[in-house]
Amino acid sequence: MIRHAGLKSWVDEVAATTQPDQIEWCDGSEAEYRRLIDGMLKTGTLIELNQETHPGCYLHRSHPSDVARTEHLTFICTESREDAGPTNNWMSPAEARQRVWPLFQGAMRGRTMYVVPYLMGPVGSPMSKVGVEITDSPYVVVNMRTMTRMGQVALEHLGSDGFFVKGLHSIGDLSPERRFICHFPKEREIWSVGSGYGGNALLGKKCFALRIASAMGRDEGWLAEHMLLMGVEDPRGEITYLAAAFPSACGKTNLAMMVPSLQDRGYRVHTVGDDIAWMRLGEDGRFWAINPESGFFGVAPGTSEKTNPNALATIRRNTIFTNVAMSRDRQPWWEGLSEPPAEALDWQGRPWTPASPTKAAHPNSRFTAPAVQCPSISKEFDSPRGVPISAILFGGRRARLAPLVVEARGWQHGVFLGATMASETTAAATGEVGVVRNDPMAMLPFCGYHMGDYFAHWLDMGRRTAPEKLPRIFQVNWFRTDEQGRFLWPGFGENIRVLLWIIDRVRGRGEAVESPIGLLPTRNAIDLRGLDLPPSVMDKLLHVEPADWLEETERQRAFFQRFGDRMPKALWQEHAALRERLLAALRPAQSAAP
Ligand code: OXD
Ligand code: MN
Repeated sequence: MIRHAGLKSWVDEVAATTQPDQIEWCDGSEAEYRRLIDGMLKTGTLIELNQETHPGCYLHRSHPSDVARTEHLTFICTESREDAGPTNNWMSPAEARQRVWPLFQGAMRGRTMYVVPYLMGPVGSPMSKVGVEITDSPYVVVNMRTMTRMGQVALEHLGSDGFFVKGLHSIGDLSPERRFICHFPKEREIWSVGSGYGGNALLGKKCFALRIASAMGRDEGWLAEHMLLMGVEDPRGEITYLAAAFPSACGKTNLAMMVPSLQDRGYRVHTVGDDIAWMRLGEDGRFWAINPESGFFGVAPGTSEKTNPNALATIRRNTIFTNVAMSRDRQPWWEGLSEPPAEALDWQGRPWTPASPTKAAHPNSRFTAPAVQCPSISKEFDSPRGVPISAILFGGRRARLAPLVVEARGWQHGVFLGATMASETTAAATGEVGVVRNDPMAMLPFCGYHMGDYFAHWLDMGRRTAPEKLPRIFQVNWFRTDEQGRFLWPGFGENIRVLLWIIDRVRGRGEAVESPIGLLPTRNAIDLRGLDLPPSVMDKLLHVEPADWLEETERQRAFFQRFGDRMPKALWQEHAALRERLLAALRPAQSAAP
C-alpha cells in the first residue's frame, strides 16, 4: 500500500504516457530479485555463469553501441544556458519536453514498468536521500538492488510526504540517435532514454548521486563528489580517513580496496566507498562523509589477484558481470585477470582465442557487486554519521609533468589543485582514449551546474570552519612514465607508502619541502624500505620542471577563461601566484645562460 500521494500520482502520470503492459512496485526482497533473475535467464538477457566457481553470478551482454557513458548525449536542463556552464551540454526544459518527452510516449508498450524506490546512503543517516527510478529494464532493477538500499527500506525513509528525486528511464529502442540523459537540477528530476548502460541507466549513481546531488549540495551547503572513501589503520590501531577523486577508470576501486604492501608492519585499509562521497560539515567543525551507494560498479579489465585481490574476492559470488568474456567452463574472464583461456566467447558472444586480433572483454566491461562482500569493507560503511575526513586527494593520469605527490599550501591552494586537475581519457566514456583533458575534481562529466559556481562553493565550504579542522589537500599521480613509456611508480599495494606520508603530514609528522607547485616530500620522507626503487627513479617521480609547468599554466589559463566572470577571483590569484613562483624558479637558470 503506497502512502505517498505525490509518488502515486507521478507513477500514474508516467504510466499514462509510457503505457506499460503492467506495473510492478519493487520491494527489494530476495524473492523478487530471484524472480527477476530467473526471468532474464529465460529471455537471454542474463547468462548463467559457472555456479560452482561463481555462485549467484550472471553475465549480461549489452548492445554493442551501448557500452559506456555517452557524455555528448548527457544534458543539464536549466532555464538559462549560463546556469549549466560551459562544460555541460545544455538543453532548455521546453526543448526537453519537445524533443525527449515524446520518446517516452508508448515506450513501455509490451513491457513491464518497474517502480524502484531506493535510498542513497545508510539507513537512518541525516545525509541519506530517497530516489525513485521508473524503468522498463529488469537488468537495471537487479543492478539497482545491489548498488542502492532498494525497496521497502526507501519507502520507510520517504514516509507519506517526504521528498524524493524522480528518475524516469526507458531503454527505448537503444538507438544512439534517440538516446538522451537529461537532468533537471531545479526540479531534481532525471529522464534517461535509449541506453541500458550503468552510468546512463542506474539513475542513483551518476545522475542522482553526482549531477543532481551536486546541485542539492550547492543549495544546502554540502558536497557531492566523485571520490572514494577509505580508512588507513596504523600499527597502533589509529584510523585516518581519506577521500580521493580520480577520473573514471583511473584506479579508485583499486586504491579503496588496496592490500597494503606494508601489511606485515601492521597497516590495514578499510574500504568505505569506491566512487562517490557525500560530505558535510559536522557539529565538531570537521568534514564527515558517507558513501551513498551500497555496491561497486567496477571496471573489470586489469582487475587481478595482483592488482586488487579484495575486488576479486568481492566478485566471486552474487555479481552481475557486463560485457566480460566467458571461458568454456563458463567462468568470467577479462584482459589482465589471468592467463587467457584457450577458448572463450568474447563480450559479444563470438568465439575467441588468444590468437584473436580483438579483445575478449570490452575495455569498459564491469562488475556489479554488493559492498558488504568486500573483505576490506569498513565497519563504518553503514554508519549514519559517516567518517571524519582528514585528507582529500586529487589524482589524474599524467604520463608527464605531475609528481607522485604534492601537498597544497592550504584550502584555497588545494581547491586550485583540484580545479586544475587534468587527466588522460579512458574507456569509461565514449570518445578518444588517452588524450589529456581538464577534469577538475574528476567532476567534469558529473557536475550538475556551472563549474565556476562549483569552485566558489568549494571555496565557501573552506570558510565555514576553522582552518585546522579542514582536511588537508594533496595531488597524486601514480601514472608518470619514463622515456620508454614504462610506469615509474609500482602503484597498487605500494601506494600505501604515499598514503603514509600524507597521513604523517595530517598528523604533523611528515617532512616536506617547498616547490613552486606545492609541498613535496623530502628525499627520505616516503618510506621505501623493502622496495627495489633506485633513488634516481624517486627523484624523477618527484621532479617538478618549472618550464613545463609554466606551459601548463597556459592550459590552466585557457581553461579558467571559459568560466568568465563566474570564475572565482581567488583561483585566478592562485594561478598568478603559481606563475610567479615558477618564473622565480626559472630566473637563476636564465641569467646563467650566455
Ligand atoms: C563510473 C564512471 O562508472 O565513472 O564510476 O564511469
Ligand atoms: Mn565513477
